[in-house]
This record gives sequence, structure tokens and C-alpha cells, in this order.
Amino acid sequence: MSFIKKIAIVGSPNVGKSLLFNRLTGIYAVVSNYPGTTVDVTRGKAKIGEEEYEVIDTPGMYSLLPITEEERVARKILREEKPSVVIHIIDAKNLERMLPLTFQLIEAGLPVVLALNIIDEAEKIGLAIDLPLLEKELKIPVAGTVSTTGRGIDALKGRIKEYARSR
Ligand SMILES: Nc1nc2c(ncn2[C@@H]2O[C@H](COP(=O)(O)OP(=O)(O)OP(=O)(O)O)[C@@H](O)[C@H]2O)c(=O)[nH]1
Ligand SMILES: [Mg+2]
Repeated sequence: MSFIKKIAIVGSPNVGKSLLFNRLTGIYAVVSNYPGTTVDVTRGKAKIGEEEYEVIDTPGMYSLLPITEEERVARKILREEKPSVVIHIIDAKNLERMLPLTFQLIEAGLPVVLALNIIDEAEKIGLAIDLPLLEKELKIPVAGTVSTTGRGIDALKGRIKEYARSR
């Protein structure tokens, strides 16, 4: 039994979840099979503000209605481990395709913070995303990130810190 607060990183396959996990946590990550499954889940620790968190890199999911074993595990983590913060990380190039899961997570009452990742490639193809507007519309914290370089990670941590303090 542990009382450490948790942060779950969720999102579709291949959007940068693991790189974000590495950016938030240090070098001590633990990989294990989720009980009763063949799905690997990686856990590490992060200090954000004054708070120490366990960070969970969840398996890729497209929807809260699970089809694959990975999605079932991701949902189970959200339901059973009750994270204090759920970082939904999405590919900024595919906003429309990815926001439906953001809505599902918000509707499920989860404490969602949105990380608009791969913002570097979005900019390259001329996409300019109005983060403050998105934040206002969604009514959740939003940060633009580039997991490969670390750009925006401090801002994301700042949003998490404020959010955690406000709850
Ligand atoms: N240009 C760019 N590439 C990124 C960024 N974040 C992730 N990538 C690339 O996207 C790919 C996937 O990154 P991962 O961190 O493995 O993504 P993931 O969500 O953990 O993937 P799965 O675990 O397979 O679902 C890698 O090739 C990364 O280099 C980013 O911010 N910018
Ligand atoms: Mg991964």
C-alpha cells in the first residue's frame, strides 16, 4: 500500500508517451507485466513542485471503450489506480482525430492535463495552434511540447503544479 500520488500518461500509440515519461522521470524506471496480462507497464518517479509522484507510462489507447488488451490495461490503470493527474498526450498534427479521447477522459471525470506534443512538426507544416483558446474551450490545462528535445516540458510541469495545487 502506498500513498504516493500518481500521474498517468495516456494517449494513442506512437504519440511520444514514452519519451515524455523519460523527460518527467529520471533514470530509475521499473517495467513490469500488468497483473494477469502480457502488457508491459513502466513506472518511475518525478518531483513536480514540492510533490513527489509515481509516473505511469500506460499502453496506447484510442478510446476508453477498450478493444485491445493494451486498452483494457490503460483503462484499468485509470479506474483502479486513481491518478491525481492524467496527462493526455496527443499528436498536434492530428488534433481533430485525437481530441475525442480528450473529451472521453474529461467526461469520465478524470483530472486531465493536455500535452500537445510534436508541436515542432505541426509548425513545420504551417499549423498554428492557439493554446490559450484551446485551454479556454476545453477548460483544462494545455501545454505544447516536443518530447524529443524537451521543449515545453517545464511549462507542462508548471501547468501540472498549478493544477495539483488548485484541487
Ligand atoms: N518530431 C517529434 N517527434 C517526436 C516527438 N515526440 C515523439 N516523437 C517521435 O515519435 C515516435 C514515438 O515516440 P514514443 O515516445 O516511443 O511514443 P509512444 O507513444 O511511447 O509509442 P508507443 O509506446 O509505441 O505507443 C518516436 O520516433 C519519437 O522520436 C516530438 O515532440 N517531435
Ligand atoms: Mg511507448
